Amino acid sequence: MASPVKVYGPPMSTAVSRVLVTLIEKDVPFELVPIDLSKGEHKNPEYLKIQPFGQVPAFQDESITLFESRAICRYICDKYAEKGNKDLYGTDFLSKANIDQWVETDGQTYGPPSGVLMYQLLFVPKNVKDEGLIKQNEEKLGKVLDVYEQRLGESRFLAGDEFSFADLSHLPNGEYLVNATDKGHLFTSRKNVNRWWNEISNRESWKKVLEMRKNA
Ligand SMILES: N[C@@H](CCC(=O)N[C@@H](CS)C(=O)NCC(=O)O)C(=O)O
Repeated sequence: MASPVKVYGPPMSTAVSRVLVTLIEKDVPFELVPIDLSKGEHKNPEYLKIQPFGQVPAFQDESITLFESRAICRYICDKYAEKGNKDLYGTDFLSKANIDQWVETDGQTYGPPSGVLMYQLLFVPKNVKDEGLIKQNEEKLGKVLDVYEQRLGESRFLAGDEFSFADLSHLPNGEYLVNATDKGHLFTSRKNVNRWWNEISNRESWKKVLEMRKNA
C-alpha cells in the first residue's frame, strides 16, 4: 500500500488548513507532520530544503515535494481525480478555468485585505495596531465582497451550482474573520455572501479541520 501523503505545518495555519480540507474532500489519507512556528522550526535548515521560503505548508507525495497551498490543492485534485469529491476541481477545461478564476481571486483580491485584517486584529498587540490600515483594508474587503454578493445572487457557489475548490479556498481566512474578530458583519450583512458562508463553513470536511485545530 502507498504511504500517506505528508503535510508539514500546524492546522491553525490558514494555508495548511486549505490543504487539509482539500485532502479530506478528496478522501486522500495523509500524515500531518508538526512544524512549530513559535519555535522557528519552519526556518530550520532541514525544513528549508523542502520549503525554501521558510513557510508552511510543505507537502510530499511519492517523489514530489511542493509548497504554495493552492498549487498543492490543484495537484491533489488532479492526481486523485477519481477519489472523494470528483467535482471539486471541475471535470473539463472550461469548468477548471472558471474555478481557477475564483481561486486566483481568492489569492490575489480577497486574500490580501482579509490577510491584513486577520494579522492586525489577531496578532498585532493592542497598543501598536494600525487603525488606518485596518479601516483601509476593511473598506477594500467590503468592495470585494460586494462583487461576491452580486455573483452569489446569480449562482449558489462561486464557480457555479457545485461546491468547488474555489469556495473551499476562501474558508481559512473567512473562518478567522467571522468567528475570531469583530469583522464578521462583512460577511453576515450581505445576504448572498452570508448564505454562501453558512453553507461552505458547515461542510463536514471543514468541521474536521476545525476539530484538528482543537486537538492540535
Ligand atoms: N502563499 C503561501 C503562504 C504561506 C504562508 O504565508 N504561511 C504562513 C502561515 S499561514 C507562514 O508560514 N508564516 C510564517 C512565516 O512566514 O515566517 C501559501 O499559500 O502556501
